[in-house]
This record gives sequence, structure tokens and C-alpha cells, in this order.
Amino acid sequence: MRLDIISIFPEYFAPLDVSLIGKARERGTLDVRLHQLREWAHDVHKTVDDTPYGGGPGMVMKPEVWGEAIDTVAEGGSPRLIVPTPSGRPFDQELAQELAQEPWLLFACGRYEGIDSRVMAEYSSRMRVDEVSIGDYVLAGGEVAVLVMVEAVGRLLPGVLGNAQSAVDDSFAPGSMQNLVEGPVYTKPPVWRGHEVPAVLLSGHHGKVARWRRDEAIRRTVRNRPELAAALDPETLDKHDRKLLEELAFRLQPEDVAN
Ligand code: JA5
Repeated sequence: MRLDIISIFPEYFAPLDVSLIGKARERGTLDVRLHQLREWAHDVHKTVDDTPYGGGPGMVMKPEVWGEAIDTVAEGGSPRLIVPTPSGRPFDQELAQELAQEPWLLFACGRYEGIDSRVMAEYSSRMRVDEVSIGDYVLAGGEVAVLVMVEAVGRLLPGVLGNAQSAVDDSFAPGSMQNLVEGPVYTKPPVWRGHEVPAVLLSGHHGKVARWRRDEAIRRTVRNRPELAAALDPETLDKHDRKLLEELAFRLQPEDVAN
């Protein structure tokens, strides 16, 4: 996969030199190209921003600079253009999997109050353009959001993860415990600072281990992600699950309790 990133702070992307993504780049699985947006600013001050039409606080990134940058980087092809913004569509595991199928992604990192909206309008007729949010909070620019997306997408590429099972076992991945977050995990030693590993995990009883893990996943989902718990498909719940949810004072819809 080819991955281009345009930013006024390409130094933000130093983490892409290490770990999983760094190794994938060394092997040629990932071809990451960083671009300094200011290279396409022509005035002596390398200006990339201007005041917003209609007034208001802050500055807006100039369309001419972005236009030249994207024309150059996308020359000869049609990458999928991803623009991080808190007003975008939510980034989730499903979108990560979709992006992992693409041969070429181009990330455009805004700063200040964002990029003049005509840039997204212009390229929408030439390539797939998505404005994407990684969560409901404000960042100073798109760079950190792009790091998040590149890691989420990069680890899904064939051969990037050591253990091929790891990618499908995750919370939120199809094939994992559907719509439940993962429970707690433990390793040696069996007692650490007085905290014991739950005995069931040392029992060697695979059936009891699986049941316990599912219980813990349900407890955590109810506690930390009540909206996911509320959306659980009753078809995926057995009697034990329903009894546990009842104990947790979690109210199922009446039709879920039939049979
Ligand atoms: C800020 C100019 O979803 C969280 C995000 C916050 C944020 C993003 S994504 N992009 C920008 C930005 O600020 O470009």
C-alpha cells in the first residue's frame, strides 16, 4: 500500500519509523511518503493560512496551496483522500478494514480552523474523499488523528502482524466476541504484590475459562460501554448471559426475554 501524508509538521510522523509500521516499511509492504505542505506555498513567508470569510476566530488553510500539493502528490493516479476533522464520519474498525483494501491513501492534515472546504469539493469529482473523525474531542490539527488511522489500517495489511490471528480476535473485529469489549488479561507471576490471577485461568478447564472470559467481557461492556450492551443482539445471548445481565441490573427489552 502507498500512503502519502501532507502536513506542515511532517516531524509528527517520526513514530512511523518504528515498531510494526516501521518494519512493514522496511519490508516494502507499506510505502509511506511524507510531504511538507509549505513546499507548495510560493510567498516569502510560505503562508498556508488566511482569515476566514464571514469572520470568526482563527485562520483557515488556503485552497491554492492545498490544490498544488494534492495535484502533485496524486499525479498520475487516484488515491483515496482522507481528511481528519472532528466533523467527519466516525473512524471505526469497519472503516479501517475498508481502507486496508485500498492500494493508495492520501492523508491531508489540517491545522488552525481547518482546510478551505472547496478543496474537498474540488477533489470529490476526481477521487474518493472522506472527512473522518477519530472521536468527539478537539485536537490542534489532523496529524495525531492520521497516526491513529495509519496504525489501525497498517496492522491489518497482509503480513504486518506477527500472529495472523491477532487481527481477527480484537474487540470490534468481525469474528471476535461480537459487540462485547475484551475482558482482563493476565500473565506470570500468579501472585503480584498480593494480587492473584483468577484461579479459573490456572485450572486448565477450557470450558470454564471460556465462560469466565465471556462473563468478564459482558461485565466490562455494561460498565464501560452501556450503549454497546443496549445494542446486544439477543440471538447472540445464552441463558447464562441473560442471567448475568439481569444481575448487573441491565434491563433487556421484553421481547428479548421470551423463551
Ligand atoms: C482536529 C485543524 O476526531 C478528532 C479530531 C480532531 C481534529 C481532527 S480529527 N482534525 C483536526 C484538524 O484541526 O484538522
